[in-house]
Amino acid sequence: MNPIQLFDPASSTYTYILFDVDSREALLIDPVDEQLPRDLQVLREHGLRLVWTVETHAHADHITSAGLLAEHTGAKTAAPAGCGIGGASVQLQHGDVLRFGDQAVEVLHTPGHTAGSVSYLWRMGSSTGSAGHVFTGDTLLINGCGRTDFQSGSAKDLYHSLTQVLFALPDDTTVWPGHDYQGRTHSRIGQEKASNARVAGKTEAEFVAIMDSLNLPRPKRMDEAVPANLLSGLGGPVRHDLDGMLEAMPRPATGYAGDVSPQLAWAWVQAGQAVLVDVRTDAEREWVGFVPGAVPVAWKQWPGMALNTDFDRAVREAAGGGNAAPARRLVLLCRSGVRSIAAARRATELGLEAYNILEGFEGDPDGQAHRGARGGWRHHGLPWRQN
Ligand SMILES: N[C@@H](CCC(=O)N[C@@H](CS)C(=O)NCC(=O)O)C(=O)O
Ligand SMILES: [Fe+2]
Repeated sequence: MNPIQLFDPASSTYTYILFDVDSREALLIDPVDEQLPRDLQVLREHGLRLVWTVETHAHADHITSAGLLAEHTGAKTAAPAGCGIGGASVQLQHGDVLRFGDQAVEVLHTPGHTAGSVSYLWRMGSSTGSAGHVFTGDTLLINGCGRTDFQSGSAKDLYHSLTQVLFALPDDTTVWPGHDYQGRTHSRIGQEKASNARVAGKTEAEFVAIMDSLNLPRPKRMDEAVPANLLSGLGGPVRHDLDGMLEAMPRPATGYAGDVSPQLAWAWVQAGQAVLVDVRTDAEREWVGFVPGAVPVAWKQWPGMALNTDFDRAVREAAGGGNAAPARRLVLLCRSGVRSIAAARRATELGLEAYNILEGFEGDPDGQAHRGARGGWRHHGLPWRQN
């Protein structure tokens, strides 16, 4: 039985959902704040009841959604005792076992990337013919390993964790890393033991020399991420606390149904609960990118301009309805999150249930539209294509 593997493109982080087929109880490893609506959706789609949300370490590159996920699902939070994550309700020690349904996951203390880092071992029964799965966080990455230059990292400790703890597992144990920056998904213990570029065939001194000479740039979000993660993502910088809530539910607005995060809009569209209407012009879409399945209805109405009956007709058609069928809810997307407000107001005047998607396709949270900005549909890793 494989875990469900989910990816956050902004931080290249893998989140895993492990579940027990019969009881539908689940355990989730390393949730990412921006992906809370996605994770809730996946749990719903699979009919799972989350009983644990756990961390492999206090992350430096993204903020966890563990606190919010626990609030939404009733799951318990657990974190490695050596990580200082005081917000977690259970502090894990080496050898502790977490249970969900008939399944069990064992905690392996694997320090080095951070002093408290752990890996989680999900053993399979011998009858399954699988040696099991190990979730290595940033201790062991595919053909690499976590850096050791901050957060009480230690190359010596990491060498020991890799060679004595993880490489002691059966060769056919599947390795599920905390990140991959090149699109690889999983590996095997035997493969990493034989060919991992940083550690295979290296002495401790050679490994330490490699780690000391990496000279990696600091993670961009480190200063906000670490303090927030020590509180399970709750009570960190206010913006993130609010964002987490905003992402999972609509925010009331004047003149239309509400503002929604790009993630929530996409979750609704996928669940068939809303139609996505793209109000950018054809030229803009061709220039910056299309959203698959979106209905194009350009908003070309500005103050002083005569009412645009094309928009009215097209948006009514997108919502459908009539002949006793109710019109469908609309989520409106533009480039930076400004025009979609005007369009949502007009759709509301037409009697439709219309929401504005915050930050647009490429706007940033401060409302500035420029290519490559943080924020927007693309930044959150939602689907789009160039043409
Ligand atoms: N560029 C990324 C940081 C990447 C990074 O430093 N990742 C850490 C894991 S939190 C690592 O150990 N990387 C190992 C490596 O790149 O070899 C960011 O700004 O967030
Ligand atoms: Fe990390």
